[in-house]
Amino acid sequence: MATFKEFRNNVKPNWCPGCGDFSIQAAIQRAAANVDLEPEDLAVISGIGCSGRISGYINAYGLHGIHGRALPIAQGVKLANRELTVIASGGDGDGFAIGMGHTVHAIRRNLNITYIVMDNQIYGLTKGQTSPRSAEGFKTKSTPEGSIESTLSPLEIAMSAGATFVAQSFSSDLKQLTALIEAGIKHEGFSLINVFSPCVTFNKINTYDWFKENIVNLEQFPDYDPANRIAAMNKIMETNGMLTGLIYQNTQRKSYEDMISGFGTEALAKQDLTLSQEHFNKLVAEFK
Ligand SMILES: Cc1ncc(C[n+]2csc(CCOP(=O)(O)OP(=O)(O)O)c2C)c(N)n1
Ligand code: SF4
Repeated sequence: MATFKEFRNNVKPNWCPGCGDFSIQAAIQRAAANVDLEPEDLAVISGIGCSGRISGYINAYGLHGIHGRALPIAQGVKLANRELTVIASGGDGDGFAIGMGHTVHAIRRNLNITYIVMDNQIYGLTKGQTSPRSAEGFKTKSTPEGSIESTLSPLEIAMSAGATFVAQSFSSDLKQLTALIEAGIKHEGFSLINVFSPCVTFNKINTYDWFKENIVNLEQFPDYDPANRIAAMNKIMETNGMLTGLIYQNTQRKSYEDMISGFGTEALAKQDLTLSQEHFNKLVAEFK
């Protein structure tokens, strides 16, 4: 059985010291070991951004894709090999700006993928422009008078897109984050885990202290039922999207793969995909 150390490789992350992304990397490695994966059972597919580097820092299959396209690649990987556990990851710019079209449709499609968004509420790699997650009035070099766009709520969007698993966490809360990633991996469908991950270099507003002051942990509500969709939506709105924990889970809906008729459970490479002459003749007959 692999330990979290076996999910480490010898590549030294070049994130800035103190970047929240370090803990997300550690949480993925711990969660993978805790659910008894071996490195060859896991694929980590990432987009572009500081956060996108994560696929290179985990000892598993990995692909550092293109900006906003982690999810199309991850879905392709999952369809080609259902035996792999697939984690997609990237920044809030990657998933909620350029990649938002893919995010919404991946959510409603519900393939069995865990999507971890490293949400620092800014574009880090390109040196600090506003992202859709930046607060109104947020000042950057490209918005010197403050952002005049409203802030996007990924949790509300995910809920309205028919998500079957919605969670949020904070990179400083390694215990909660690891448990949520484990739950996301075990969930038979698409899991969105949005993780507050401070950018210590360019975001001087949404700092570790700011998150600690503003986060509302769902543990405070012992009667909260994550199976209740309306309660989940209400709680997201009541807390202005700042709550952490497992917000919503629907275990009734089948994954996309499970709904494709005749789709085998093994990797496509292991399946016999030969078209029999009889089947071929039947197909041709349909066009006559
Ligand atoms: C098609 C395309 N457009 C724009 C860029 C430039 N670009 C690279 S990363 C990035 C945004 C990074 O922000 P985010 O996704 O939030 O990740 P972070 O760096 O904050 O982790 C942008 C706009 C690009 N690489 N490709
Ligand atoms: S610029 Fe920000 S997001 Fe990028 S590595 Fe540095 S602290 Fe992390």
